[in-house]
Amino acid sequence: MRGVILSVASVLLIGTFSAMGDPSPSSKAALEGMAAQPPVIPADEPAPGTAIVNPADGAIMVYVPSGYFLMGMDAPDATKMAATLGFKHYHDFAAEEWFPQRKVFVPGFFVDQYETTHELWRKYVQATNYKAGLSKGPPEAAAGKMEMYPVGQVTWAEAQAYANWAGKRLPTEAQWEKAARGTDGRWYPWGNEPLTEDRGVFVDLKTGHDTYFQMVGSKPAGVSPYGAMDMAGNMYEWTSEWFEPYPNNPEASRLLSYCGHQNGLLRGGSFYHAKHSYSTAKRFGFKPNETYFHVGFRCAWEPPAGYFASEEFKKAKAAVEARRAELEKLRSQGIKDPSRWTG
Ligand SMILES: [Ca+2]
Repeated sequence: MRGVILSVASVLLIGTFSAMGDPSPSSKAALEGMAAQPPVIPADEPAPGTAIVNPADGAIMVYVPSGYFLMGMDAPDATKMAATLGFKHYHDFAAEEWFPQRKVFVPGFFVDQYETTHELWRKYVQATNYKAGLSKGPPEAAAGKMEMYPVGQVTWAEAQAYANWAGKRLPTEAQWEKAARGTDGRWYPWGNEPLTEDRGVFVDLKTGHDTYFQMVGSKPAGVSPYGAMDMAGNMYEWTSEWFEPYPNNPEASRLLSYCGHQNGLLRGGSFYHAKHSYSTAKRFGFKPNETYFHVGFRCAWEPPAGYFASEEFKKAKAAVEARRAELEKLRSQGIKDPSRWTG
């Protein structure tokens, strides 16, 4: 709704100026000034994919540099994708909700390399004495053995609260999508090559049946251009936004039955959804107080001005190697198949 209101407002604004004839020199200058305002790109941005450790929760985060990227998809691409997925038409998997494709500027930010794990969630629960409303953790007997598995059953508000605690935010849709696909409009984090089991924790690609979550980062062949893992598959991930039709969607009237009902927006598909859910442009909605065991999240963080020249940045970068070693240890201690966990 917000996007729709904004577009209506800009149409009204343009209409007002046309009706008044040429804008006065001062208002014309103001309009041109608005249009010409260049995006701000810090001169000292680090290389794409530069990793840091977030000091609050210990998450490894990777850098997505400032700049434009291609967001969404258009009908010709969706038609091609439909053929690769075995559909007659893109309407059969509602790809029109990803339209139109356009260039979007995203200021540089860090994104969690992995989905939020039980290890991190436990730190949050202990630090805040949080009493979860739904079961989030593994059975007590599995403590220490599921640290690298993603946390699920998380509501939108819970994900937001975690992000606040860690000094981060849930990613916007644009942040999430850029982190997943880079700048070139690719269909999946790795490119346009079809889904294969080594590229993500997907449904069974032959039968379409659901599978089960796996440890985060188990599918390195599915890595995104900036180093983020599991952007296609494993857990569905909350973003900070409502599920609304994009402005100027040429098929907006088709979306009214399932967009715009105050649903929180999820991205990336999961082991429980469907083979058409793994496109980096795919959008999905849930009520904010609704959740499911395949719904998790990751966070984003926008560094303040001057961060890249700071001691804090140096320390956060220097901490990465030791933190990776810790995570590998937790990975090696993890049970291999949580779907068969019996205690
Ligand atoms: Ca995911």
